[in-house]
Amino acid sequence: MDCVQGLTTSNLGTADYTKMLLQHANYINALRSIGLEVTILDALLGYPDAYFVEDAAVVTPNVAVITNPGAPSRQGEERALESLLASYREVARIQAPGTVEGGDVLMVGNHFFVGMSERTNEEGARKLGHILERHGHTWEPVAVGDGLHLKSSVNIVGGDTLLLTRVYAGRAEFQEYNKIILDPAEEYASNTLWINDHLLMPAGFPRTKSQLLELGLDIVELDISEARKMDGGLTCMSLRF
Ligand code: CIR
Repeated sequence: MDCVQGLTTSNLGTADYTKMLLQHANYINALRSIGLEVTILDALLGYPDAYFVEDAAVVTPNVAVITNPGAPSRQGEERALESLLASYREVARIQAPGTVEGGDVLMVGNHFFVGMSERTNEEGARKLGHILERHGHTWEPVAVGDGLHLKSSVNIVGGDTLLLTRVYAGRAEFQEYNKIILDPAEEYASNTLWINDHLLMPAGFPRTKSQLLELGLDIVELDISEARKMDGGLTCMSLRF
């Protein structure tokens, strides 16, 4: 079972496995080219969504939280991360009936927005919140109505600037932040990754690119058409810490 057999709601057609491998390799090269050290995990047979590794753990400067993914077909992915993450951080766990997927967890400095979605339930969000508090962080829940995960619609693109869809821009939780509101035709570009003073953004979203250029960061555009077909994006395919 390979990654083109994973979960999707996108209606963008079947992902092309060969192209997916190439785009994934380009993604890793881009991370390395901006100065990151990348550890590549072994393939996880039987888990076609496992390369969306962001969902199976939440890593902060103080703790690595092993999640319990809300999608039944993804439960178990998290076990493959535990021993590796234990060599970097103290490990904590989300246990059933709580579910959390990392795509719902947005870190903004020391504060965490935890989306409650079809994948992250109230119990999971609360448990994660307690763990974050115990490790010196603050958090708040955010109801996710639109999109798969919170980070399908809201991401941090520097300092206190959020890149987000119109629906989320009106939410009280984000009132105090600078906001770049996505053109409705380009909402997929919300899943832009701010890392090492660079922005990695999906290719093909010119209006968003010109909005982001004003931040003065270097922009790297990546074609991730195949991950998009699987409801994935740039933040989903790595854990950064
Ligand atoms: C899923 O439905 O679980 C995968 N096909 C996509 C997960 C994307 N992950 C993310 O946005 N963090």
